[in-house]
Amino acid sequence: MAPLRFAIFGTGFWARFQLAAWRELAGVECVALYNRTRAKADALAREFGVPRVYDDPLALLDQEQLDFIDIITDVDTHSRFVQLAAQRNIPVICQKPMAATLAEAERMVAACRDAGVPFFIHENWRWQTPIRQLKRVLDAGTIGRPFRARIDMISGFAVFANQPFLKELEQFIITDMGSHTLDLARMLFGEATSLYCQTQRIHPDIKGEDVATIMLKIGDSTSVVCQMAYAGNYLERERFPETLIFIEGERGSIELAPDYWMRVTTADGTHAQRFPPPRYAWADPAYTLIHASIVPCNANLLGALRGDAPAETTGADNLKTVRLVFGAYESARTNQVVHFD
Ligand code: 89Y
Repeated sequence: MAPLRFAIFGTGFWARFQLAAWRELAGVECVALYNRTRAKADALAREFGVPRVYDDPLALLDQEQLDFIDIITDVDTHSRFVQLAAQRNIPVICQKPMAATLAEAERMVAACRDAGVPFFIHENWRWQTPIRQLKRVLDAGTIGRPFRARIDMISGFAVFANQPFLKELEQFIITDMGSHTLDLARMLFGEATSLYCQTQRIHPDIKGEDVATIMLKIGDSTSVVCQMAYAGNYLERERFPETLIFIEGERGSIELAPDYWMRVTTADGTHAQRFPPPRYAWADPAYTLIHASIVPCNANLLGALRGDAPAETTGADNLKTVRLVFGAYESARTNQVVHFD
């Protein structure tokens, strides 16, 4: 089968890892890069042997024969590029967070649906090695019905050094990290019926919130608390980018503990096993866990692009995560519980 030909839009910090992760998979070929600042795209193209570079997205779309586009630009441009893909009938993958507002995300999903264009979100957190193992145990029913969980991403890692734009976001940690933790909550436990959220800003030199506490009610009776912070360097153990999870079920508990340990406790005792991610030479050691998760995330999306199996993170599915993200901001602003249909 001929490889699927794709273009990457946006060649900032994240793109080189996404491109390297695509190269781990057979049957796919990056044929062009677009970036507003051409020199950055030129450098990445040279490093990875990508044949063509553009600083005009329309010129790229006019000249390239593409099977899909992978958008890795800042969130402000996601909508424009997804709409362009829909108009040109090109399947499209867009980096999380999908959009800067809920209305914009709804329009993106509608445009692709109306045009019959496959639309996926690159949401990689759920593909992290220890998290997939935790899901496996949860789904096997070992701990019975889960009734409460904690999903924590609390870190003093210098996220602003590699991604300075995060400092400028009026809505920071819930869009950046809540997109991931709320997606995990949905993947593990199902859809939320309500949420309540409080936020804080601890860094004096950033625009948005760097602390968020979100309590979700899932279905009728499962409580899930997502705690997030990039508030400073005050932790005894820095575990970026590990998500620490604790789930209580009617017959046991599962803990995702530091250093990739999973502990499953039932009446029979505790079973502990370590699930580190695979190590890729191209991954930044500070981001090993996330960078490794890009490979299975891309593989899942590629399977859908080829028509082999449905993708987990379609635009329509991710819209439910986006609703939680902006529901959390509304709850924090009004200090009220937000209900979902
Ligand atoms: O942008 C974020 C992401 O998606 O993963 C970690 C990160 O780089 C900083 O929070």
